[in-house]
Amino acid sequence: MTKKYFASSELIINEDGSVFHLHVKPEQLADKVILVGDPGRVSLVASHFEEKECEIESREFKTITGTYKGKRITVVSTGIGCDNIDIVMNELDALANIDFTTREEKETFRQLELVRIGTCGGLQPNTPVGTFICSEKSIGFDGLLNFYAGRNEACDLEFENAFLAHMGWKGNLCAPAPYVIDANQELINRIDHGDMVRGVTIAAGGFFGPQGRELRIPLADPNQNQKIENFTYKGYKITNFEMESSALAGLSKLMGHKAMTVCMVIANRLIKEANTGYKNTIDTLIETVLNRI
Ligand code: R1P
Ligand code: URA
Repeated sequence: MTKKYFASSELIINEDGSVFHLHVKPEQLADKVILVGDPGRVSLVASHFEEKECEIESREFKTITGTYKGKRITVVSTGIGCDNIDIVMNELDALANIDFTTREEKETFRQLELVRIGTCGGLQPNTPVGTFICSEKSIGFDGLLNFYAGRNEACDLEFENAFLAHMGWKGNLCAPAPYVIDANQELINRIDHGDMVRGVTIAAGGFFGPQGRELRIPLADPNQNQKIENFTYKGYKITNFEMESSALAGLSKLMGHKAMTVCMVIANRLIKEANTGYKNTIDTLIETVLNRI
């Protein structure tokens, strides 16, 4: 069988042999990967490492590979949004599964385990500020997965239809149609020992309007969040809003990697409370994930 070859325009490799955006070289990537949105959170994760092998910064993507209790771990920041997850996931997968010398797919597949540690907005009475929420399912408002073959087979189409019918959205509001995707259950069972809430996360295409925040300009659907909070499907309720989990779960599933998202609630939208001092408390979640990954 002829191997798949990737031209220099499709997989851009820098002169130093690193991948285009991340600036990471294949040998610098560990099998266990922690993803965070905020580049500042990378140092917080790495402050727990016994040893650091490399520290690389390029745009919003900061990467440190090191060792935690003997486990080799890479921590990467993605910045905000699913568009950045497309870049990070494709480049991480290329580092693991494409030979950078021959530009061909490697014969043996290397599976990565990826845990995103993020912040989110809680939507239910059982998700007050400080709760850790694992996204068992993500509803992607971002449309990214629609550009990849296999999107329908990977997603929960019945859930998607039930959600759209409940919202009563037509026209622009449901374009692109939200996609519903599961995280890796084995990884969730390893990270959540019953001390987290398992839920359904909406990965929104913005922080304000798409999450039902109205500042000076009105929303297209003023009842959006109320409907989202009331939605139930086969016992599932929507627990939180963040901005990356759907693309992470979707691309990982299509690529064959294991991935999940766990977020700390920093704002509860129901009771209208927020914690701006969360940077001091997210370290508990970081340590929990480092111990369990
Ligand atoms: C918005 O403030 C950002 O915070 C959340 C959202 O997903 C979005 O990226 O996650 P991070 O704290 O990981 O960035
Ligand atoms: N991140 C989000 O995307 N939304 C919130 O409300 C809080 C953090």
